[in-house]
Amino acid sequence: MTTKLSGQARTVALGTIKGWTEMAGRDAISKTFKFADFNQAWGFMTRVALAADKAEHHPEWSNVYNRVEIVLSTHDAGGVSDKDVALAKFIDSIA
Ligand code: H2B
Repeated sequence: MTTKLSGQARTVALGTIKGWTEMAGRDAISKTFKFADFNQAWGFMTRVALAADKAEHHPEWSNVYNRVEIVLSTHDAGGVSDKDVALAKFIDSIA
């Protein structure tokens, strides 16, 4: 069972990812990515989707043309966990 991050461990973990912001009103982190066009955005989403499914940890996201808005939270834990930080790092590495 994954537990959500809190306290010092949360501060340290969130300090290792850049550009992700804590959402107001729910325990989740978000980041918006912008690409040259829809083709680039969809290719990015495909790569994220395949990795997320392999890890059995999935993003909440939306896409409008070249923009992809991503929200990460661990539903089983009711908040942000190490799994979200790991997925955020992967996403940043391929964006
Ligand atoms: N994704 C996210 N973001 N949070 C979860 O708690 C979660 C998930 N749980 N993907 C996974 C699927 C779980 O339901 C399956 C059984 O692994």
